[in-house]
Amino acid sequence: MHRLPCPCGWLGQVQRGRSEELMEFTNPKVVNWLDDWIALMQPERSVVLNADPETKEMLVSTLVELGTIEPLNPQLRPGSYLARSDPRDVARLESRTLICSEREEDAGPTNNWREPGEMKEMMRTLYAGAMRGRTMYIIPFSMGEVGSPFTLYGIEITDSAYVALSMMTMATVDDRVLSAIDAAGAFVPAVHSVGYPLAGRDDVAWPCNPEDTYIAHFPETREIWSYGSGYGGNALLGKKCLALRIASVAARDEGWLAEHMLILKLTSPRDEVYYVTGAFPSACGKTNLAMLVPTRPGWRAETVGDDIAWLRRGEDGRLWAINPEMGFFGVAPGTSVKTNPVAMETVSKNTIFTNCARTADGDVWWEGMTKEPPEGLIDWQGKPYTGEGPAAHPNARFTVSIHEAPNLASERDGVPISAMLFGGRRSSLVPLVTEARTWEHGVFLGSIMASETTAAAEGAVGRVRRDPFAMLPFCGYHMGDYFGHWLSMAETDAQALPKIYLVNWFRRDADGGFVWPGYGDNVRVLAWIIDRLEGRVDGVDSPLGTIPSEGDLDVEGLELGPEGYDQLFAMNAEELEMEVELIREHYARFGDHLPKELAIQLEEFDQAVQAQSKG
Ligand code: OXD
Ligand code: MN
Repeated sequence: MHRLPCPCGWLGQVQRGRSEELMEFTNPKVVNWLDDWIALMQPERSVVLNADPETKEMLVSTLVELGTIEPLNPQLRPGSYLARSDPRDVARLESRTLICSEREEDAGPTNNWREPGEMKEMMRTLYAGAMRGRTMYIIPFSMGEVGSPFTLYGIEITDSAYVALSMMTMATVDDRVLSAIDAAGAFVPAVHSVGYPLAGRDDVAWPCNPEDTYIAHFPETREIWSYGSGYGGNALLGKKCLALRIASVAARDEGWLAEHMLILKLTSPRDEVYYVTGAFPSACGKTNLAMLVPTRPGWRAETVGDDIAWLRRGEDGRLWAINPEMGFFGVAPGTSVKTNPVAMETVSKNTIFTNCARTADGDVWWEGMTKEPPEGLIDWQGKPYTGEGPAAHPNARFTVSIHEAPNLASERDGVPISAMLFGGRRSSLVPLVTEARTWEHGVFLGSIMASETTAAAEGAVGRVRRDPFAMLPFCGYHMGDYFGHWLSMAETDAQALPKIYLVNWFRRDADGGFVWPGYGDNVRVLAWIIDRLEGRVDGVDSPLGTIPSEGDLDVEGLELGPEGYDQLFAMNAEELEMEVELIREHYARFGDHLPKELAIQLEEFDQAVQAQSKG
């Protein structure tokens, strides 16, 4: 039997009330793994987290004492806190994210690669003594419902109480998870340290180590090693690291899909229920679409998930999806009662805000919440706001349980998907909506997705980058092989698969304004999609797929003007020709890993563009 080093002080209280048998891991695989890391990182103490309210309380009081989080006004935002990160640690670090597959070729051209042995050796030197003077939090977690065949289990070890608290919101952490892991010894080992040992120095509110930050994934052994950052996807290892990068590898090996997708339940005025997924790059309105409030009468929308979907073929041949997460880690700026009232209600209590501004009366504020900033703001760096630059960081976030969402769908264990949306932020060219002609054509549309960059990752904002399936930063293996894996889903019973749609809410007019109102009005596009699924309307062929016939898209009450349809659907011949060349360049990166079906799709697209130019 394994006993963790004797917990002392408040840690004793954390463990109070837990049954003796669940307090300890007994599985030698788990025990040996923990022993090795404790020996290497030398924490002062270790504690296994569970779902007891006391555990949460103790994490909160530790963080308040350290100054990492501060309570918000309980009258205005009950049970909520504001965290301010180190200004050098504010987003996912794609340049420091590595896929350490045994062969470089398997990581592909879109990932950073390091030889796994070398990477581990280098990171071991960083991890040596990294937790000196600190507590190691041991977090047994599951992504997916305990006991479901969909589920993947993990154990994250971290020296950040902020990460531990956030993981308790974002994943399932409880004694059932611990028992399941201990019984089978099957878990994804996920190691995290902020890289700020306390040997001979005091702690700081947001410890981190930006010079030595690495987020490494070992696909063959399905391990995650993260060091130096305490922010979001760099540190909450169940999310991007496990549920996307490692899960995408598992999905390839086992014939399913792990995707960067929201899941929406939609009920039509005829009371028909549809489940739709949507893949959009970071900060392109995924959470808004997941929390859609339909503007058209009779429609209802409920949220199943806002960021990640795992999809498997069911016995009926259809693709069934789950949301493996238990929380939302959403981008705050831009969220308002107008753009996303459901999110605003969701974060009205029991929420941790990070890098938002603080109001004089102890609430939070961010750009877009109201037109004008309130008087007396304290900015995301803790300084009085002078009106220069943003008061909240553009990648400021809220972390909140999905159970706080007023429109949460009750389905947790798999929903059958009728349609998949692929989207991005494009000022021109890509129409409001097009339907893929076939699954293969849909895979083509997913593979050429592109978007203007946002603040969710480091780097310049507003550049167009190809982001196939919105998985560019999240695919754990060669992107060309990933396209092949998508194609292989249609090897049997292609008819039962969902229909695929490319959407773009972001087209701009000559004055730079958005043509489409977006948000709740996106239900109009979903209504057309459902009419297509039910065979109620025909469409018009275009080089990028089938678009609505003028008159089939419900635009009643919108101020679109006589050119509205063209502004939403017209494809400029020159831009199309340029796009063909850009896709050729994009595809060239994948070399002989590019499936031949996609090369054929590109030729067909080229021919359609030529035909349109001539016509
Ligand atoms: C996210 C992201 O945090 O995609 O969800 O960056
Ligand atoms: Mn995301």
